[in-house]
This record gives sequence, structure tokens and C-alpha cells, in this order.
Amino acid sequence: MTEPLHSSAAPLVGVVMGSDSDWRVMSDASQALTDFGIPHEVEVVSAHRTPDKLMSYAREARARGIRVIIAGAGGAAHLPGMLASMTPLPVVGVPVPLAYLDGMDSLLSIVQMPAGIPVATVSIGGARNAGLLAARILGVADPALADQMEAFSRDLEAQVEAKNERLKE
Ligand code: RP5
Repeated sequence: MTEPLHSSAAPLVGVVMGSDSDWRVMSDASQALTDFGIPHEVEVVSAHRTPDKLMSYAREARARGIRVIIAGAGGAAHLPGMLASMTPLPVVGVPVPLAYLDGMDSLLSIVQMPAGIPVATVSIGGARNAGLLAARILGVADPALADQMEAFSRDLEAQVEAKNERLKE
């Protein structure tokens, strides 16, 4: 059984990344989940350095109660696609920008999945949206969470209108 580095009680979302160096980006996904009170775990799983762990994580996640996996990786970012190939759970991919190529290599590595193995790819560095998308997916079967997401959207709307009002002052 794969042991996560950090986990809250009965995690519903697995936040995984190819290296601890990805945490500077991926912490935004964890924070979004925390903001909505969604129990989750955080784990470094590398497609290239820990391939056996990648397989066990993907194959055991559903049985452990995980419902959505958020996977971030940089460079030759095979992690989200490989996870998606070994689990029926929805996988959200986060292209992590590195020093070279501005994250375009990560994006292209993740986004062009062959038909049959979907990965929902967010923007380069878009880990917060990955967390919010996971919350929306869970909200399909959790009306209270869906209500929270609606309230969050209304709050964003109110913030924009408040800025508009300030512009007019
Ligand atoms: C990828 O290689 C990781 O996801 C990370 O973005 C990148 C560099 O890893 P480190 O060399 O910083 O550990 O697999």
C-alpha cells in the first residue's frame, strides 16, 4: 500500500507531483482543497524516478477512497497520463513551468492524450484551478459542496463589481 506524505482523514483527492520541487506550484491545488474543506493527500510520485510507485499509487487509489487525482509535473511530464492509464478515476493534469521553455514542454506533454485515456489539463501553473475543478467534480455528488462552489463564484462576481465601483470613484 502506498503511504502518502501528508493526508487528512479519509482523503478524497490525491495531489501528486513528479518532484518536491513542484510543490511551489502544486501547493495552490492543496490550498484550494483546504479552502473548501476537502480532505486530501499530498505525495511525490515520479513517472521516471519511481515507476513502481506510480503503478501502485494509480492502481490502489480508487480502493483507498480517492475520487479525483490532481497530478502536476514539469518537463517531460508523463505523470498525469500514466496515472490516467491505470485508474478509472478522473485525473486533472497541471503543467508545471520549469526554467526552460516556460512550461510549454510540460503543457504539450500533458494535453495531447490519445483518445480513450482522458486527462483534464489546466493552464501552465494552474494548480489552483485544478483544485477548484476537483471540488466541482466532487460537488456533482455532494450538493453542499456544489452550493459552496456557487457561493464562491458569486463572491468572485461581487469582487469584480466592487472593483468597478472603485474605478468610478
Ligand atoms: C519532473 O521533473 C518533475 O515533475 C519536475 O517538474 C521536474 C524536475 O524535477 P527535479 O529535478 O527538480 O526533482 O519529473
